[in-house]
Amino acid sequence: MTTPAAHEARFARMKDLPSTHLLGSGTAMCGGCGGLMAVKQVYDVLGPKTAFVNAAGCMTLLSTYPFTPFRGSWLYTAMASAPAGAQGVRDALDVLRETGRMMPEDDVQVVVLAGDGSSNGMGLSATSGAIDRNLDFIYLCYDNEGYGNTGQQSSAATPHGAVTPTEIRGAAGRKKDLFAIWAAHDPAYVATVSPSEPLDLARKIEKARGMKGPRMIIAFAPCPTGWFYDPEHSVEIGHLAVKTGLWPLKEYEGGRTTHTLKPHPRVPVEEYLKLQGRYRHLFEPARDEAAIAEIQAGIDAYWAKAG
Ligand SMILES: Cc1ncc(C[n+]2csc(CCOP(=O)(O)OP(=O)(O)O)c2C)c(N)n1
Ligand code: SF4
Ligand SMILES: [Mg+2]
Repeated sequence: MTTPAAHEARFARMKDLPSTHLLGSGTAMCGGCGGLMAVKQVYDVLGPKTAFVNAAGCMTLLSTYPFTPFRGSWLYTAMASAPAGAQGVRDALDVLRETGRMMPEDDVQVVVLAGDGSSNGMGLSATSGAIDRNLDFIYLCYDNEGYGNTGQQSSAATPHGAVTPTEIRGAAGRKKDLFAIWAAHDPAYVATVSPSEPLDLARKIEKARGMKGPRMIIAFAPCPTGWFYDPEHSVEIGHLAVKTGLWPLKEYEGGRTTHTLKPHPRVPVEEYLKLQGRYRHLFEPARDEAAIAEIQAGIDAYWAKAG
C-alpha cells in the first residue's frame, strides 16, 4: 500500500526534476502509450503554467490524488463535462486577474485533456457550447480510437473494420470527423498532430499557445493495449498512419484548412493495418481483399478531394 509519507517522498523527488522528466515517473500508464507520448510533447511546449481539466479516461491515471506528474494544476471532471469545467477555471482566473489578486504574468493556459470517447460523444455538447461562448482554452484530444480506460470498447472514433470488445467482427461504423466538427464552429485554431512527428506537433502547439479563444489539438494516440500490438511499434505505427495518409496532418485557421504534410507517394494502408491485432481478421485465416481495398479507397478518396 502507498502511504501518504511515500507520496510525499515521491513528490519531493519529482519537484527537483525538469518538467520534461515529470511525465511517466511513477504513473500507472501502459508502456508505449501513444496518448502519453503526445501529452508529454504538448506539455514540453506549454510548460508548467498549465491547468489541465481532465475528462475521465486513461489520462486520469496520471493523477494519484492529491498528486500529478505536472507542476501546474489538475481538475478531474466527468466524461461529458471537461469544457464546462474549463469555463469555471477560466472564469475564476479572470476574476482573480481583474480584481488584482493575480498578476497577469501568473496567468495559466486552461487545457482540456480528453479522449476520443468523450470528445466525439458525450462531451460534444459541452464543447460546442464552450466554442460558441468563445472560451479561451486549448482542447487536447488524444485519439486512441476507443474507450481505452474501460477496455477499448468502440467509440465514435473507432475506425471501420477494427475489432473491439463491442464489435468482435470489426467496427461497422465510420470514424467521426472531429476536425470538421470543430472547424464548422470556426474557432481560433484546429490541428491534428502525431507524437511520431514531434517537430510538426511542437510547431502547432507553439502556434496555439500564442492564440486566444477555442483551440483544438487532436493527437493520434497509438494504443498497444487496445490495438493489440507490441509497445515497441508505437512510434512506427504513428509514422505509418501519416505515411499511408490515414492520419492527415493539418490545421484550420481563419476559415482555411491547410495540410502541413502531404505524404507522397503514400504507403499502402495494409502496411499499417497488419501491425495491429485489431485488424488481424483482415489477413488471417484468409486475406479479406474487399475489406482492405475499402479502407484504402477511403484514404484515396480523402486525398483526391484534399488535392
Ligand atoms: C457517463 C460515464 N459513462 C461511462 C463512464 C466510464 N468510463 C470512464 S473512462 C471511459 C472511457 C473514456 O474513453 P475516452 O474518452 O476515449 O478516453 P480513454 O479511456 O480512451 O483514454 C468510460 C467509458 C464514465 N466515467 N462516465
Ligand atoms: S489503454 Fe491505451 S491509451 Fe490507455 S494507457 Fe494503455 S496504451 Fe495508453
Ligand atoms: Mg479513447
